[in-house]
Amino acid sequence: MDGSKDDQTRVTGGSGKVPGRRKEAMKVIRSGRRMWDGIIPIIRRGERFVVTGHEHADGDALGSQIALSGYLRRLGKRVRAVNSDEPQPRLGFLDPRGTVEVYRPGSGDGAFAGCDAWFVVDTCALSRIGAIGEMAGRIPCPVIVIDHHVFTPEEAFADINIVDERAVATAQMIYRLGRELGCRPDRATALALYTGIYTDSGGFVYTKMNAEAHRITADLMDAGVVPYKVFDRLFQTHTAAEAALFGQALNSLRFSQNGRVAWMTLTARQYAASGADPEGSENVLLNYVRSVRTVEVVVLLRQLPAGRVKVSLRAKNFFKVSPVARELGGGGHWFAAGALVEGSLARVQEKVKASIAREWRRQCRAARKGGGGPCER
Ligand SMILES: [Mn+2]
Repeated sequence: MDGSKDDQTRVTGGSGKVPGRRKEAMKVIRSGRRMWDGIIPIIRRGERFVVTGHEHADGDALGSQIALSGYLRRLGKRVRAVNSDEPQPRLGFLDPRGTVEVYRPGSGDGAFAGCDAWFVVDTCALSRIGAIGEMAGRIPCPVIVIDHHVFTPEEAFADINIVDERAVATAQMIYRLGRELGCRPDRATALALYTGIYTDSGGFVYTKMNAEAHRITADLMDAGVVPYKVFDRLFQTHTAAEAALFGQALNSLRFSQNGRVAWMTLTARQYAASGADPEGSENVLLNYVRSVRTVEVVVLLRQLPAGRVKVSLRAKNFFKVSPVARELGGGGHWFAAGALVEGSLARVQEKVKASIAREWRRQCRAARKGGGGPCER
């Protein structure tokens, strides 16, 4: 990706979504060697920074947040890492000293007092960062997003959006930024970056995995990362109750479209009874069912207590699920996306079914021009 010729700086209309925020042009900087040029002077000049990851931070959001904070501290900056919610316990090993703070709504400027820039990592969408998003309309300093998700201008809120949709993880981008800043990752930073790349690439195998990410991984191992230990911390952690929950989810498994779409549902009661960690257990289920040979798309519908349903979507390598997630009010990557939808399990399932059917027809029409793929099966 280095040295690619497609550096582009696109300036769209300013964000209209943040009351009180000045509506100058919003910058969107795409992948390329010069992509950091705009923010390095802000980092060099500034003294105080806030770094935030998206709500329910996953390995990449938390890893990127901790790594960027680590690089900035090494440059002598004062950094506050603040999220809208507590990190998941299973990712606690990334932050053994508990440096990530939880934002308290209405608590005044707090961590933002005198800050020179606010970095938001692993999402470009205001709706994904939770309560801390209210600060976007209050602080005078620039908001800088670093993200690898499909960029959605209508949800963007930052002054500068650095976006590389081909990066397998935001952590891959943070590593590049660190290199541009002349920093070698220390062991803690390396662990955070490795965890981001490892989790977002599904263990180095998803479609967006790339050679640069492997080269970075090798460097992170030189910096002290021991892969089997990370694997143990992340994935060899399930409880017997979670294993029982997997059984219930697999019991609900149904197929549609000649086995190409797989469906699982879990009720709020089943989840509560299992004490499962939603993030970790959902991935296990989605990945397992996606491994079924005929399956192109997996949908997991998990009922939440407040009359809402969490819709998680995974695809293999043909059908893009992010348009479905967007239609449902969510977002994500081409092959991994999700949304929170109001309604009963049955009602939401109908909605998702209709949306997938529409998208399937639309994407197959486009694919047929290029030769078919799973559309023809
Ligand atoms: Mn990510």
